[in-house]
Amino acid sequence: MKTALVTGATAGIGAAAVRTLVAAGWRCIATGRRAERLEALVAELGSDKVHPAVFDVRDTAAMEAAIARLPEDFSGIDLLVNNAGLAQGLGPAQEASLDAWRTMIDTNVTAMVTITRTLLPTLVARKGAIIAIGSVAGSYVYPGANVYAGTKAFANHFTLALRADLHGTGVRVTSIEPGMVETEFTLVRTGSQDASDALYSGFQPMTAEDIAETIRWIAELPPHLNVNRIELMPVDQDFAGFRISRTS
Ligand code: NDP
Ligand code: 8X3
Repeated sequence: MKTALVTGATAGIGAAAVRTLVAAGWRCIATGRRAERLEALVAELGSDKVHPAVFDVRDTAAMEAAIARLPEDFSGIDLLVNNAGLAQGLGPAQEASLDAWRTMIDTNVTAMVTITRTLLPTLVARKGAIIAIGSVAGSYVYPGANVYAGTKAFANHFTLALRADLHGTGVRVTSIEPGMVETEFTLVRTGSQDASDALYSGFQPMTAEDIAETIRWIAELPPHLNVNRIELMPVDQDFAGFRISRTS
């Protein structure tokens, strides 16, 4: 039985990834700050299948301690799913909160590279895999995406760079770059359930399960096959267009 560590498993894509991987026969280490949600996953899926690891990904010491005290059955990690992340705010850069910018960089960039570096020796030893959740926002910017888009461009590119460095190790590396997925993402970004409901209404956004199934599919490909990057969108989402201002 293979073991995955999924960051950000208390909600959205990460929680769906744990459910999908466990249904496919994996063990999962489910991480996040909200302990009660991780305990609910354990109750739902079984303590032999899910190990809860409660920590803030930005807290390196807490992350390292959680990994150091993994039960033996969960200690051989074959797959790292770099998923934990967030956006904060949708306003223009000139009005944005510097604290929000730093939170996004600390979470989506610094924490992601830190846990990756921590787990690389294990992943190399086990010829494992890394799947990172980047975003279309890292390739196509839109107004208000500013630092979020920057962090996701980093995620997309760092993941491809890992693939280059891991050449010859047998470790597989994939950047999954989704467009709109209905999760708690917009609630976290805006602080408003109404804003979240409005954004996802009137069309069919992707679901967390759509992305989880993509993660499972990639993770279970034969060992000689690597999906480098994959971009997914709802049919009704499109690339940002160029704009002309006639007021400046
Ligand atoms: P959710 O808000 O539903 O889930 C985010 C997860 O990240 C939660 O489990 C949360 O756990 C975890 N997380 C956030 N900050 C921290 C932290 N400091 N420490 C530990 N865990 C943290 O959003 P999604 O499922 O949509 O987002 C998952 C990933 O997918 C993100 O990286 C996001 O950028 C990316 N993405 C999302 C898209 C979308 O449209 N939804 C599209 C493209 C990419 P907790 O709060 O309990 O700590
Ligand atoms: C979030 C995807 O399309 O909402 O990463 O910017 S989108």
